[in-house]
Amino acid sequence: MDISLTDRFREKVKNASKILFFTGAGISAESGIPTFRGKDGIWNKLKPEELANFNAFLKNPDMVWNWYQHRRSIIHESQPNAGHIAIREFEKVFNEVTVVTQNVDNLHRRAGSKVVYELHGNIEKNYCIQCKKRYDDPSLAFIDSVPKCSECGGLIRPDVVWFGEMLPQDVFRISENAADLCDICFIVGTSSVVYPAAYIPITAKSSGAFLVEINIASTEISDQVDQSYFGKSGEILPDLLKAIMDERRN
Ligand code: BV8
Ligand code: ZN
Repeated sequence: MDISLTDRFREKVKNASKILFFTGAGISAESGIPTFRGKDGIWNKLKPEELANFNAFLKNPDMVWNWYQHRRSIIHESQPNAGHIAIREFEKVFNEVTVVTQNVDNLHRRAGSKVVYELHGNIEKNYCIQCKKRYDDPSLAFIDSVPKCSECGGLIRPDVVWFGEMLPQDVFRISENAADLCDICFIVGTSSVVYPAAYIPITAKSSGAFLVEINIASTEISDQVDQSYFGKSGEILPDLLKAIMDERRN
């Protein structure tokens, strides 16, 4: 795919040192992990409020637990794709590359990215809703009905942020800080409708960063970005990396 850089983008690339990737479910689509709101989105059948929500879990713990088991089983079969790998390779071109992801699938870490902030948690981790004891043992992922805490008998839940729950404040703060300081903010595979995560690129823009969106369709943030690339992130990111490396070499 021939990727061209506008003069303004070329200028930014030449002088940039801090890069931020803000990613969503779309970057994992080519790894076989369904997105949330796309045409085959997992939330087409059941509403997010019915699943990614603490009351839904209390009302029907086995149903919610099984939904996460289903997603974990898909994730266990999946591999990081060329998009995740290209983002890791950007670390060889710029001094600072930060990944701020809404995804809970751990694929950026598995691709080898060094600095990854998970705003919505990690589906491979769990904890007791009563005593908060951690249950991060992967074998838990193969239990069909919601497990009970060995300490207090409480229900064990996935360590992800549900609707109506606060994001991990330390992770959100450090991500906001990275957005404040970055020279270029890539927005990859997200519909940018979930807050406060979707404030990250807005923070970057207000601090003067150049915004680049990579998506198969336009989104809520498309009218605020400086450069859009429409297509699959697994195809665009490797070619964009190459074009940027050539630019910085010249
Ligand atoms: C909170 C859980 C309050 C884990 C998720 C303003 C401020 C604060 C809150 C709100 C606000 N307005 C509304 C709210 C409430 C709510 C919210 O944002 N609702 C929205 C839907 C209207 N936010 C919350 O409830 C948050 N909590 O604010 O608490 C609070 C405050 C103080 C004290 C107490 C409480 C919590 C939000 C987190 C919810 N949890 N997930 C899980 O099960 O996964 S959200 C869920 O959506 C995922 O985390 C996902 O990452 C996230 C965003 O979705 P996307 O990643 O963008 O995925 P989507 O399918 O939408 O889009 C995919 C995109 O990829 C598309 O654009 C598609 O075109 C593109 N694509 C597809 N294929 C490709 C591709 N692009 C490139 N290449 C491809 N191949
Ligand atoms: Zn417990």
